[in-house]
Amino acid sequence: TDELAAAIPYNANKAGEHGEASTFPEEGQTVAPSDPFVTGSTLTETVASPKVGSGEPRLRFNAGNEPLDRVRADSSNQTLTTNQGVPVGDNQNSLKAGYRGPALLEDFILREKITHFDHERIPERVVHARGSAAHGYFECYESLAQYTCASLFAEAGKRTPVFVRFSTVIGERGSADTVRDARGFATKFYTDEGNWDLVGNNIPVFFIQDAIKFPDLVHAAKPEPHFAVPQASTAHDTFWDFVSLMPESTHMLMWLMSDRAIPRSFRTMQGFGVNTFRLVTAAGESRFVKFHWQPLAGTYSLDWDEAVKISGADPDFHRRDLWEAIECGAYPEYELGMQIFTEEQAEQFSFDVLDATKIVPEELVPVKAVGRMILNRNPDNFFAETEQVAFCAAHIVPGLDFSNDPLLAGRIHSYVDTQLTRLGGPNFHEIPINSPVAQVHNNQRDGMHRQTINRGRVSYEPNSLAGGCPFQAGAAGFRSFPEPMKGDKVRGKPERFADHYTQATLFWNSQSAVEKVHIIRAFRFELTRVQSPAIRQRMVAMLENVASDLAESVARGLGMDTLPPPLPKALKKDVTPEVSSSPALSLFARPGDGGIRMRRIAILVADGIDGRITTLHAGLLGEQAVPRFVGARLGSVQTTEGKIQVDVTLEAMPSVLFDALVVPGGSEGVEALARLGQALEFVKEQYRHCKPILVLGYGRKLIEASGIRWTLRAGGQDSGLLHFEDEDIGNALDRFIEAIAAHRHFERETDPPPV
Ligand code: HDD
Repeated sequence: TDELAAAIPYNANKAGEHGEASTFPEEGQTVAPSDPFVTGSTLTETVASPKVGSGEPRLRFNAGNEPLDRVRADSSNQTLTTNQGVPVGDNQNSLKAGYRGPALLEDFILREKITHFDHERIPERVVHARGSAAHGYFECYESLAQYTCASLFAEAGKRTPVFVRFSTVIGERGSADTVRDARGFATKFYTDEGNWDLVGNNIPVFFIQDAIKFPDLVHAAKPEPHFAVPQASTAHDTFWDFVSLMPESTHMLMWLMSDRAIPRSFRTMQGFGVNTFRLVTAAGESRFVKFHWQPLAGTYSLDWDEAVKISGADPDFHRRDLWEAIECGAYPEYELGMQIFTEEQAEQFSFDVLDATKIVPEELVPVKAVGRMILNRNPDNFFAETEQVAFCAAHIVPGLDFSNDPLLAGRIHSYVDTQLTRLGGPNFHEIPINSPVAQVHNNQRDGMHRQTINRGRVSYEPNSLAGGCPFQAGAAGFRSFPEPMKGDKVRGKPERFADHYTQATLFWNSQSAVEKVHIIRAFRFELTRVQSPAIRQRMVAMLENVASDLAESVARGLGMDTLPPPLPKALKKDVTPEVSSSPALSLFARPGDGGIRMRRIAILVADGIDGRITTLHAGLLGEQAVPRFVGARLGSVQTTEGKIQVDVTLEAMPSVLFDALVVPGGSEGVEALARLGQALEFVKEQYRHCKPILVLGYGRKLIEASGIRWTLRAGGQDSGLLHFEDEDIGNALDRFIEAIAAHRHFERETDPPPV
């Protein structure tokens, strides 16, 4: 196993530092910091790309995030000091008048330490408080000069450093990762012409059309204010009360009730810019654009029951997964896509592209792949980087511009504004993680925590005393697209905004049968938690405008005998959509690359199992999966071939934390497992959550003891439940890899579940 791991750069032992890796470094030893100027700049490393090939990237001025290294600190082999750099002799005892006497006010060492500690916390983000982030780079596939003069899209192979923060929306900073919620997908591009923040979500539409409703939406979704319950969940009255009175949220609700809202990993979800933006060329021509992130690993989600259990077993499930993937060298990768279209095209659409509750179906405008993003470096310090990073929808660069989407307009204001409170003043752009790689020169001065030491007597423009510097960039600087304006000053919306259901129906029509069942289940769960029958009724009345089968199934699930009349529609005339179904909207449209990198695979072990299982373990490791020997207790088990070290226990890492299961052969070992309640539970849950299970030889007894059938209830074969004899392990591996790559085997799913 070790040889195999050494032969490939991928290192599964970094996934959680289990097993032998956990004994490094030895106790009392410090690991020397790597020299950032020699090896630290991971951005110079080369990852082969199918689109631009391999080889040294063209680095240009903006290739690294070395400016951050200036402030990285490592205390290895250093003396403890105060914040003033004074060496501290004793960090155990405060200064006292005699050993049993009172502590002295003059103890500046004690006071500095406690005072700093007292102020360690800053306000959490009002939304998206819970997040995890990583460094990486974006690499452009080809010049996009015909569409935009944005420098990051200037030429093939050009790399721009990025920092990406993924988040949940509603939960507080310490809430669980696997709750049902939209996920934030915010990317800061440190381009050579300033920072561009693409602050998106994993769902391409939003609840509301106008920013003026955002505080209402968030207040309704957050824990109810009188008793601060529930945490990180929309399954309560105030949320459903609000959205059932805001039919424009119907489309987003469909996405939110789908498995998109419980992703398997940040690595397996799409990202979207949501709002419509503009691309602007050097000649000043403009087109509209919608941004898409496509994960290379495919789009995979959790089962709801599984997600709930993971919240207890490992609330940091997504954070850990992202961290481990990067530590292992299995760098998460996403392709950036653009839907580019003209204003004239947009006018012909049956929907308004300024309405953030609408998508542009890919059948109308295909997604053009323009580059890829690799996340290859974990932050050194969660607070300094992940917590202090400030994304702002207002941060754009020459070559991009905003559309008149009224939701976007509010966002342009809100993000900068919120940082003033969260990060304590107007100089948050100087915090290392926020400061651009491009140089900053202007006459803005002072404010809390100013870092820059601006030289000279001139802080105004125009000036003659500083030779007019810094001077305007003129045509080379940011220019807003000179869009012609007309119309009265009004509070209101254009007519097409009033169509609240056509695209919700489109989404429903585009889902597979399995996805539809999951959506119905999610509505049933959430609305069952709603106490007020009137709100449940109103929601069902709203769903009748989406699809009658959906509304009927949800109503049945809620024990309603009769359907209420449909909610009156705001738009009286019918809308004829361009497409009635769009396959790209199904999660199954993006199955990934067939690989099983970073999939966690449990191999149950006990004294007396067939020792040939180690071959399978090595095979899975070779595929860059993360196989783990799971036993009742830590230590080793005696197999027919020799000893195996147990990596983790059934108790510490229950079934929901694994993507697949191997039940080994060996009668004595299997009988021992069958006597363990936790092992039986483990098998049952793997089965219930439709995960691939490989059973070897006598291991079939454990399956039978768990009450699992070999064939499907509906007849036919279960493609995810494989049985091979112990000696046939080579064939078993290939079939198992295929089954794992498929992720889930929903053909076995029933409602209620079979076990
Ligand atoms: Fe927002 C944070 C995404 C609408 C106001 N938003 C925030 C983050 C993401 C989004 C990913 C977390 C950034 C991070 O990791 O630090 N928000 C969206 C998307 C929206 C959206 C995709 C719809 C298109 N947001 C939206 C509106 C408003 C805000 C309409 C206000 C009018 N959002 C904020 C905020 C936050 C924020 C209050 C909280 C913390 C922060 O900004 O830095 O300003």
